Order: sequence, then structure tokens, then C-alpha cells
Amino acid sequence: MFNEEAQMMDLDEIRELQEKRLKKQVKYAYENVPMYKKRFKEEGVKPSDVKKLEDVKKVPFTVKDDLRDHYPYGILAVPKEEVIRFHASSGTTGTPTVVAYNRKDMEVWGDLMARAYSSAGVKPEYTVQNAYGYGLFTGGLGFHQGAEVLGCSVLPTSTGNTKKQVTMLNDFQTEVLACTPSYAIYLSEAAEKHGYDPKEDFNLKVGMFGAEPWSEEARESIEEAFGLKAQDTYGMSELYGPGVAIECPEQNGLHIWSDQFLVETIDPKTGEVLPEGETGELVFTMLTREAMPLLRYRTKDVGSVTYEECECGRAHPRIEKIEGRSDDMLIVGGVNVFPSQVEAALLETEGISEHYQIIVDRDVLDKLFVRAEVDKDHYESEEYDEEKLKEEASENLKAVLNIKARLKLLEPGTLPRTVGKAKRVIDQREEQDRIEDL
Ligand code: DLL
Repeated sequence: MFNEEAQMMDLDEIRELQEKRLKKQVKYAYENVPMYKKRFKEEGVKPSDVKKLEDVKKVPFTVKDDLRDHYPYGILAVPKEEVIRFHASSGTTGTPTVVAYNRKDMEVWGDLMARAYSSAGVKPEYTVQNAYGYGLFTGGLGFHQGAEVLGCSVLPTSTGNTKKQVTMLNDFQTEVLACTPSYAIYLSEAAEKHGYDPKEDFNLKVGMFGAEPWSEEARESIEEAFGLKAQDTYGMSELYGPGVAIECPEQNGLHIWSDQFLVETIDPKTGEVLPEGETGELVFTMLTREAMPLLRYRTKDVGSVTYEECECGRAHPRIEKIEGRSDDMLIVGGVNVFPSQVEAALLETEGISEHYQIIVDRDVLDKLFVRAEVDKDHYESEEYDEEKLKEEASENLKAVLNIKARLKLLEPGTLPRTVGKAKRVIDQREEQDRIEDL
């Protein structure tokens, strides 16, 4: 077992270490990040007020906008020269939120990812086909590094080029597939289309799936198609990336590596800390990150955490299931999309009105559609050129989204008007009555 000492700590050891690290990290953040010093002062809190684990409640929250407001370098606690990696994820307005890592942070992240593979049943002699996207997204490089730390070989296939992925699954007899669960389903279908039986012809043993919500049915169908064990992995860019929590072979929740993360569950409306086991927004404090410490980071992910013993023997608490989001962020094919980003891009295009709809649909892969009405005055004016307007709006959408959106322009007055809140987002991935005119 990789880093057995950390994986198998008992709860008392975990809590003792958390308390020690929390006190140190709060002081470190206060002394090195001006934003934290300012916020502590505003709220009348001193690092020395944090003496016990439960004192974490006194620490102010950090939210995604805090990172966005500090674009591009985030809330660095070290000189930029010490940073060796940046990643970035979507922000609500199109300004990305940037995360920074120094050498020590990269080592910690690599260790967490290697633990994740190891507790999911991956062995150092396996080959990992890594079909998460490489780039600013943390999935590709995070899964890559962790596999190397464990001692696996990596095939860095990244996303796309499905035919090649399928061929490599066959030729290399890859034991591990790392990708979003929706892409895994797509791959199994593509494999069959190309004449393979994914269960017989491939040698997959473990799937490291995550970055988006998926159901037990999806798990069953992936396990059945490939004959592998499909493990859920959770994380987010702000908290290193993947590697925050992982399922063990018991598949009964995701163990949070609690020597590195202190988790709380809060009521998203009041910010009040909820009793153990209750469902609420997950809040994480990073206990050792140096380049960019994060205290009480509000993830907007909703779930519940249990400290009950797990059959596997790990005492690290488990997220029972990520049940959804407390904001309106959509995850489309593993890519985060904020409706506000789409709106900003549309309104930036002269000639597009404020009446629009965002539709997420799925055949095998998720797809994003945007239907927008042309502004009435523009529609009636001489200069209206549908093709040109569509091109311009599509360009603006492309600039803020990390995924392709198919845009359709509509005549003024086409979309339904409501007296109340407009229903701008339609997620018809699970629905039967679909809008077909996309
Ligand atoms: O998705 C990091 C990651 C990569 C995790 C690969 C797992 C595997 P972000 O792009 O910042 O980072 O998106 C983070 O995705 O707040 C959740 O809403 C969602 N998410 C991530 N993992 C899961 C999961 C990566 N296993 C956001 N189940 C998070 C449900 C997930 N939602």
C-alpha cells in the first residue's frame, strides 16, 4: 500500500495532526496573505484564537470570487519565483480562478494522487491510460503525476481522438483508465463500434472516474462493459485538483485525505456549521499548502460526511455522495460552465437580446446548446446579417467557455416570456420531453 502510514492513520491521530496543522496554517495564511490578514482584522479574529479543532468556526470563509478578484496570481503566500505550476478553472464571469503550487505542494499533491490510485486498487506495475484533459484543467496532469509517483507507466492520451484511445486500450492492454465517467461510457460504445469487445479484448482492471456527478447505474454499466472496478474520485482545482477524496474498494463513500484537508459541512444559506452526518455545503481547509493557502473554502458542492468506520480500515471520513451544487454551475462533459459566463458573452455581442436559453443535452456525450433571440431593432435594421452575428457571438462564447457551445439565433419574440424568474437553463440530460429544435 502506498504511504500506508498516512492512509491507515486512526481517527485520534488524524485529529491530533489536524489540530496541530490547523493552528500553524491559520498563522501562516494570516502572516503571508494580505487578504487573510485584512479579513481576520475585519472580523475581529486573531490566529491565536484558533487553539482547538472546533475553533475553525471562527475563521472567515474563502469563496471562489476571492480567487477571481485576485486574478492572475491568486492569493499567493510565497514570492512568484517559488511557484512551479499554475492551473486555472472557470470563474463565474469568464475570469479564470488561478491556483498556484510550489515544489512542496506538488509533492503533496503527487502523494495524494498516488494514495488515491493505491486505495482504488491500482498497482505500480499497471499502465494508466490517462484520458483526462491535459492543460489548465487539473485532471490530466494530476492523474499523470500521481501515476508516476506510484510507479505506474502512463499513456498520456488526453481527451479526444477516441479511435486512437480504443486502439491503445487494446494494443497496450492498459490496466487503468482515467477519465470522466461519461467519456468512459462513450469509449465503451466506440470500442464496440470498432469491432472490439471491451470486456474480452481489453485488460482494464480499475477505472479512476470523476470530475462530474454520475449515478450508480452509470457505474454498473461501465463496470459491466469493461469488466473493471469503477472508482469515484473527487476534487477541485482550488484544492490541488483531483485527489481530495477517493473511494476504496468498498465503494461506500469517498475517503477525504484528512491529514491534508479539514472538512466541515455548513448550511449554505446561513453559513452555520451542521452536525456530523447532515447534508450541506462542503467546506475545506487546506492544512499544509504553501503557495496558496485556503482556509474554509466554500466549494458549493453539497453532500454529507460520515466518520463511521469503513470496512477497509481507513479512518479518513467519507463523503457519502456529492449530491449536487448549491450554485448554478453546470458540469458539461466534465467541464464547468456558469450560466453567467454565457450571458456575459452573449450580451457582449451587439445585436443579441437578453432573451436566451442554455440547454444541456446528452446523446452519448454531453452537449451544450445556446438559443438566443436577435435584438428586435437590430433584426429590423439594414445591417442585420445572420451569419456574421452568429459567428461573432460564437467567438465570444468560445472565448469564455472551455467547451464548444452550438449556437442558434432565433427571431425576436420566439422564446417563452415569464412573469417571474426566467428559466434560462434547461438540463434535459435526464428528461423525456426534450426540446428538439437545437
Ligand atoms: O474536476 C478536478 C477533478 C479532475 C476531479 C478529475 C476528479 C477527477 P474542477 O474542474 O475545478 O476540478 O471541478 C470541480 O467538479 O466542485 C464538483 O462540483 C465537480 N466534481 C469533481 N469530482 C466530482 C465527483 C475537477 N467525483 C467540481 N462527483 C467540483 C461529483 C464532482 N462531482
